[in-house]
Amino acid sequence: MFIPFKDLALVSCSVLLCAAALTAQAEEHKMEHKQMASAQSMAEVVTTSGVVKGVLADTNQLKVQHQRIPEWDMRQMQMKFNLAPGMQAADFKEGQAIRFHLKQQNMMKFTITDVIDQ
Ligand SMILES: [Cu+2]
Repeated sequence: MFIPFKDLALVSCSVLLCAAALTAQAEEHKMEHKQMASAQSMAEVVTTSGVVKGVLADTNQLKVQHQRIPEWDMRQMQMKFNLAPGMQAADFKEGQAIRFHLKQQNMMKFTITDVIDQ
């Protein structure tokens, strides 16, 4: 069988192109992950304010109506927050306005690490 050189060149050329495209895609994917990871770690702790809506002494948590948190793309809402070790839910009162640092560990685990203003 005889393959003209012209065709052979064409075949190997398209193989090369395909490999290059795949590599570029993989690089792009890696970049995306890196960006996502840094965006997440950047917004791990935010400063926000809210009003204490409930004191849960048993679990040492506070129910807080918090302001919008743009860093996490979160509208204002009422949420249950854990308190960092050394902080006591009993030290807070319903209706109290607080400004605090809030840490997000996992998707749905939020902890008040300290209160700046109360
Ligand atoms: Cu929320």
